[in-house]
Amino acid sequence: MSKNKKIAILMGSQSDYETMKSASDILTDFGIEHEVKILSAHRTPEEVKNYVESAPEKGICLFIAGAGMAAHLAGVIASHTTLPVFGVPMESGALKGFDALLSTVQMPGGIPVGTLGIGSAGAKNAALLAVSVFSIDDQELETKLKAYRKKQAEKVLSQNK
Ligand code: RP5
Repeated sequence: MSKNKKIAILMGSQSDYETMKSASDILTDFGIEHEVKILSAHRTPEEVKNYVESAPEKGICLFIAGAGMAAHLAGVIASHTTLPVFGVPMESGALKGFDALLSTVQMPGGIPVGTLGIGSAGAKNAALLAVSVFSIDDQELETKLKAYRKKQAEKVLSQNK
């Protein structure tokens, strides 16, 4: 079922790319089609709106947004769509992501953003959560996700040898 479903990964700046690549790598591993875009809530507000509004035509049905500092990208995306939005606070700026975490997580009631952890663990988990959502009606994907968890557990256990 997820075969026709796509995900959009957006980030506020080129400087977020290395971190957000973790999300893209996970989606690639699970065979989920996705687009990666650099667009900023503050520097390119019109383009964010246009991109989000036209995304469903391309089969996009979930957004992952990474931004640092004031980090309004995920919230702005959520204001233009009813599709699910996962926000990843970037570990950038003087406050190293604590600012972005608060900005991303503190949405006013009515416009939800599912907020993940700061930095690459958050980016990775945003993608894994998206895989989990898509696996609700995709057994093949669910099997892959279970295999991923099993491999992960085996890796931890092997460290005891
Ligand atoms: C945010 O400000 C971006 O998401 C980035 O994390 C941070 C710094 O951006 P640059 O000044 O590196 O472009 O908008």
